[in-house]
Amino acid sequence: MVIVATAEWRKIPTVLLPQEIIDKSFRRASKMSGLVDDPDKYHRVRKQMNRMVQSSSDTIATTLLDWVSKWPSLNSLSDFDQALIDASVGADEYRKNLGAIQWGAEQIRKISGRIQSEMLRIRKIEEFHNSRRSAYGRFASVLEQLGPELEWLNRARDVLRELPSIDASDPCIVVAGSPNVGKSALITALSSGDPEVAAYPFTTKRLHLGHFVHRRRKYQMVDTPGLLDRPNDQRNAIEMQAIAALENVGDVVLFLIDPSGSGGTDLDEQFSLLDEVKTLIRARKILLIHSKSDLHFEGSIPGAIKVSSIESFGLEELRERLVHEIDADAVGDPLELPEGWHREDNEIKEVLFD
Ligand SMILES: Nc1nc2c(ncn2[C@@H]2O[C@H](COP(=O)(O)OP(=O)(O)O)[C@@H](O)[C@H]2O)c(=O)[nH]1
Ligand SMILES: [Mg+2]
Repeated sequence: MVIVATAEWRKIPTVLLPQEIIDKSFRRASKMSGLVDDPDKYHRVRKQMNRMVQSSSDTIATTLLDWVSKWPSLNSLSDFDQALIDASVGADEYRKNLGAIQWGAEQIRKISGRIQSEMLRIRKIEEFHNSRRSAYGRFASVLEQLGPELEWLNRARDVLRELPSIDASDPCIVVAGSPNVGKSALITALSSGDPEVAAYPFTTKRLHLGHFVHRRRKYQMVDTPGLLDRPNDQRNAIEMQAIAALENVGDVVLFLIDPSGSGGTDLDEQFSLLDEVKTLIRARKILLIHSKSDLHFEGSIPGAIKVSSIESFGLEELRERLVHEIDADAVGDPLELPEGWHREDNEIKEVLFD
């Protein structure tokens, strides 16, 4: 069983580029060789050269492997994270490039081992120097070969850092509805603190990610621009995958209807989107929200909860309803904490995987 701290993997550091790794490892190796002391010149040079090869290969291989280990293996992630990674950088590329770095570390170790055993048979001082030089040349060439992979991973890291981070161990509320019906405003109004602004790979629109805490339990809320806000006919495979993943990670869907007309989508169109979302997110309860209820509207939307984010109307009732719906859902959940146990709001959640 592997334990992954889900929140942590987004903090992957930048990797050094080939030349930087080379410089760092050779610098350290020279220092190490300076520590060697032997009155006999032959033995001193032998030990120094050996130390340089050993130390530089260790530094390179450790740097590469430490870094690889900071990237999560894709199947340890939630469906939602996997879908985001696949859509933004490509899951195959992700595996392939990390695999290449790992391969590079193994090559460095092999070369080092081979050269060190060659050194055992060397009898002339000059040959120790040559042998060390040839090791350095080969290390550098392996690292240079990894240049494109290292650059790819650095670029991928920048993309992944921007992705929304939903913790699969906490409840999540998915907020859907046509553009401009007030989804982001509602998330902001319900959130304790400012919501995070993140990016979906499928759209240039920014999404909001907020949460509120009730009885020490964190309820996450996520926006769906570009996903659950427009007719189905234009969706591609990756967006469908993302919607499936959203369904997976969400406990409840809030579907906002803005009958005031201020959002620019007429009511019929909003209801036909609702029908579509119902077929896309079959397995989840959908709560209907009448948004912007401070604005004038003749009539009422049957079954909808009236809210106004601007006038803070109906927000408490909505929060209570959400907690109730999600708790009702969680009855018999084996992951539920026992009575009297508490989760800290900000602790790093750990998720167990096979
Ligand atoms: N009067 C009123 N305007 C709102 C309310 N909620 C949002 N708006 C406005 O509606 C517009 C679209 O809101 P936004 O949250 O960005 O919609 P989204 O596209 O669904 O995320 C913005 O100009 C908001 O200020 C509300 O409760 N009342
Ligand atoms: Mg929005």
